[in-house]
Amino acid sequence: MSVLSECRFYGIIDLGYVQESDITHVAEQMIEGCVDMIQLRGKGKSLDELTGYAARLHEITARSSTPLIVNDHAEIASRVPVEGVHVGQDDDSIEVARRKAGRIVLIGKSTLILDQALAAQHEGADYIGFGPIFATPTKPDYAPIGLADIKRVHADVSLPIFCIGGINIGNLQSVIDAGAKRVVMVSALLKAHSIVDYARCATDMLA
Ligand code: 3NM
Repeated sequence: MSVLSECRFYGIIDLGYVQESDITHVAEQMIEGCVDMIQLRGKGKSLDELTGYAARLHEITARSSTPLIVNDHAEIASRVPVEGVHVGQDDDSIEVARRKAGRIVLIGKSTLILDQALAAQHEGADYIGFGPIFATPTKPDYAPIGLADIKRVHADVSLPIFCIGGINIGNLQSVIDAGAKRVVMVSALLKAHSIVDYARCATDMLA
């Protein structure tokens, strides 16, 4: 399995953008584009639906040892051999998520400010998301934090930090210049004319 510390480009298959019938094809394209880590995110979908999608996706991601992370629902990790779970500030604590998963999995946590990033590290997260850096239609209720805190969070938090929110090829260099080493893309990647080419471009920039 790819080691988390080596993962730089994280793609999310968000069912707000991807039809259920397309998820495996999108995962294959992400993998061909050298995405290091993939998350399944399906706000509003039932646990059973998400478990089924995760099982289908895992058959694809396992072939290339690409870690598959499920958003919000740690229970899925007790039913499908996914590699991790991602929780938000309002979701299960990391301790509860680990208990629900019932086995050793990666746990990531969304953080918006430095204090939350430090707290996630203290709580035992394996990685954090940090953002939204820019305004994003994928999480429209959150005010963007901008680039200013990226250097600081990297100085103060030793976990892998994935900057997220409104990141695309056009602004990626500014995020890297601000200190980011790892990023997540959702809408820009999923709406790209070629997911493979878009992902390759991002992974090259992050190399
Ligand atoms: N989490 P896009 S921002 C899922 O800041 C998610 O924690 C965020 O989508 C956070 O790449 C976000 O389309 C959406 O902007 C990112």
